[in-house]
Amino acid sequence: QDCTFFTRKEILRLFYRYRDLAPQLVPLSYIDKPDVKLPYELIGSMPELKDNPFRQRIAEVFSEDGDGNMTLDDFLDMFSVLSEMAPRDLKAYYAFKIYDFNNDDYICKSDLEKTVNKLTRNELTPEEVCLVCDKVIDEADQDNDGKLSVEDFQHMIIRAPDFLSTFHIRI
Ligand SMILES: [Ca+2]
Ligand SMILES: [Ca+2]
Repeated sequence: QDCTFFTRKEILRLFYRYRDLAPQLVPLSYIDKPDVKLPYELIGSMPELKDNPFRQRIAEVFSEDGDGNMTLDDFLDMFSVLSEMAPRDLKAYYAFKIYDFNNDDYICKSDLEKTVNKLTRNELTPEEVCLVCDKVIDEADQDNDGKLSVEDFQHMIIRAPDFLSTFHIRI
């Protein structure tokens, strides 16, 4: 688990946020390790996420089932990584996974096009998006294989920190 940045009090507060989403499903005690998952629809409608263009991807990446339905542990991990206390490298690691839409451990041009469209909230024309993506790949692709590995991505976010900007949430 990555939720080491929170105090006990903050974890408790997050637990109540989780429980408030569906009090009928979430027991007050986790001593018996209940097998509870909240559906993505509830998670994605939280004020912290509902305006985030990546909310569905974020929930998918942090959910154990990959479908965005979250256990309490998934939920705590998600808020932990998105919190302002999380180290930049950890955020970058998850940002990479979130932008890797087809989960093949590379960000290819079509992953990047989806990413840029979401980051710019569809305000660019397809030609502009294409241009931005070519430029980003051209600058970040260290080994010239036309796609971005995790290492390439680390180089990219040094030049373009905006790629991490949607991954800060105040709780
Ligand atoms: Ca990919
Ligand atoms: Ca590469």
